[in-house]
Parts: sequence; C-alpha cells; structure tokens
Amino acid sequence: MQKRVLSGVQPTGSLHIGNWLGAIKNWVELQDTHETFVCVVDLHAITVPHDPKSLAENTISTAAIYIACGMDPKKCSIFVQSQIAAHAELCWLLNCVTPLNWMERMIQFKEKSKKQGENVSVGLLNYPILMAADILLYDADLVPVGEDQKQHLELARDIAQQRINSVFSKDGSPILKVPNPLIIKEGAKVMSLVDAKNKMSKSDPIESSRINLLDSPDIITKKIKRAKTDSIVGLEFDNPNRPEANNLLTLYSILSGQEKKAVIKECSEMGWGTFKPLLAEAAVEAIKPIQQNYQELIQDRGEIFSILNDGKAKANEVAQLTLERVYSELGFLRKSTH
Ligand code: AQP
Repeated sequence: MQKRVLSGVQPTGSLHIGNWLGAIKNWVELQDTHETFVCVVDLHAITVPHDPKSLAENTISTAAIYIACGMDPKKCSIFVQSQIAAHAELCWLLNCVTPLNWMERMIQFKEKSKKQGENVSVGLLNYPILMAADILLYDADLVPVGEDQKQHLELARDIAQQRINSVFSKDGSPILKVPNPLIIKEGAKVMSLVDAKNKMSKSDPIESSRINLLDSPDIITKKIKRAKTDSIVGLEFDNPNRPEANNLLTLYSILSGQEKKAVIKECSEMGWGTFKPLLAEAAVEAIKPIQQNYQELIQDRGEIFSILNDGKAKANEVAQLTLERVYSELGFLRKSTH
C-alpha cells in the first residue's frame, strides 16, 4: 500500500517560486510513489480580507499552475477544498476540542494578526484547525510542508492524538491517523527579495518582493536586478549576517540545478552586478516550461473543470468515511431510522 500525502496552496494571489520550490515541486516527485491528494485551499484564503471578484479565478489559476508544474491528474487527485463539505464539518468538531491557548501560540497567527489590527478574524485564529481537518480527513501519512508550516502540522498531530484519539477511542485504536511532516530542506524557505529576513509571500504588499510563476522574463529580470543585496565583496552561503546572499545563492543553486559547491566555485568572486543576470537567466529558464504549459491549459477551462470534478469525487469518498467515523465516535446521532 502506498503512503498517502495531502497538501495544498491558498488561492490568495499569484503563486510564486517559494510556493513552487517549497511545495509543488515536491508534490510532483511524490505523486509517483505516494497516493497524492492536492487541493486548492480556498477556505483558507478568506481568513484574511479577500476580494470575492477574484477568488474563483484565483482558484482556477492555482489548479492550472499545479498541473502546469507537473501534477498529473492520472497519478493524483486535484480538488477544491470548499467543494468538499467535510472540511468545514470536521473543522467545527475539532474547534470544539482544541484549547484556545494552543491557537494563541501559533506564530503565523501572531504575525498575520499584527497586520490586520482590530479587524483580525476568528477565522485567522482557527486557520490551523481547518488545516488539521484538511490533513486528518484523508488519513494522510505524510504532509509535505515548508519550514513555515511545521508548527501547524505539529498542532494537527496534537489534536489528533491528544484531543481525539486519547479522549474518544473506546478500544484504544486510533480514530484519526497522526500524520508526519515531510520537510524538504532545499527550497524549504525562499525569502523575500526586498527583505531576506521575511519569507517570500503572495500577500506581501510589495510586488517586487517575489518572483511570480507567471511573471514575464522582463519582470523577473527587473525584480532580481532590484533585489536587496549588501556591499560586502564576494558571494557566500550560510553567513548569518548576509541573509540576502544566502537567499539569492540558494535560489541560483536550485534553479540552475547545481550543488552549492559548484555555485561557490562559479560565483564566490563575483560582484552582484555579474551574479544577478546569471540568476535572472536561471529563473527565467526554470520557469519557462511551467509558463508554456499554463498558457495552453488555461485556454481550456472545460479540461480544468473536468480534472477538478474527478478529484472532487475521489476526495469526497475518502473524506466522508473519516468524517462519519469521527461523528460516530463523538457520539452523534447519524441516522434517524429504526
Ligand atoms: N517563501 C516560501 N518558501 C518556501 N515554501 C513556501 N510556501 C509558501 N511560501 C513559501 C509553501 O507553499 C505552500 C502553500 O502555502 P499557502 O499558500 O497555503 O500559504 P502560505 O505558506 O502562507 O504561503 P504564502 O505564499 O505566504 O501565502 P499568503 O501570503 O497568502 O499567506 C506551503 O507548503 C508553504 O510551506
């Protein structure tokens, strides 16, 4: 039996190379060896203020990017989270067993809520519980996450083990499978181009902070040219005082497919003015096939909808089984018949 994997990206805007290198690229490899479910997590996208006019379009575009990056609907199930009602239902059940102080500790909540001020929604606080529901519904063995999502996965494990299995299992057998993180070291955290202390993010208001997967070669080159650097001579990895150098060199290493050692040999004596065009070229070339696939695919909405409908059917089957198991173990009346 293949191990099962579940993951997703929020349709909160244009997907960037961080989403690709930290998430989607890894799913593409996993789909050959694992039973893979990937969803567009649109319910998560409304935990911060959103524009109803672009949510559906962003959802379609995100699904098309998954496929353009190499997710193959014959090998995996691709679906839209909000089309499977079980996500919201299980989230409610988990909300009711999760202590509030577990949620208040979440780093992402602390960071994102600062930006929202008085308007921060309960949904943002509950985001990791919805994420736990997403994962636990599919009995996922593994969840590929970037470093930034590690704490949320830990929470999903704690909810499953300490708040559901230990409390409600009648015979000691687990009600929910406790998932493991699959953290990929390379590309696990791509940092912002304007401040390498922050991660690259779709919702960063500074557009030049990220390289979007659908940016034109010209835009990519301009963004890299303007990326923040320092005035120290020579280029190097892993110097804590040079986060920009580490970020840009790591990107170059991944995008050009070269080991760190080879990059150091090639670039350590370069100045930024010589290095940046190299990085831009590597980024443009690496993203080109994704853009070509995407442009073809996005013309054919029928094909995208058909893939999403197939994914929905497969996902629903698995999700309903888990949801019923949890309802039943928690003591709900599920059938009003004799
Ligand atoms: N900068 C990043 N480096 C590596 N991986 C990243 N991921 C996100 N940013 C980076 C990974 O992409 C997956 C999906 O992310 P998400 O859209 O669900 O939420 P996020 O982590 O909050 O991503 P963003 O781009 O920062 O979106 P917004 O701005 O909307 O919050 C996850 O596996 C994540 O690790």
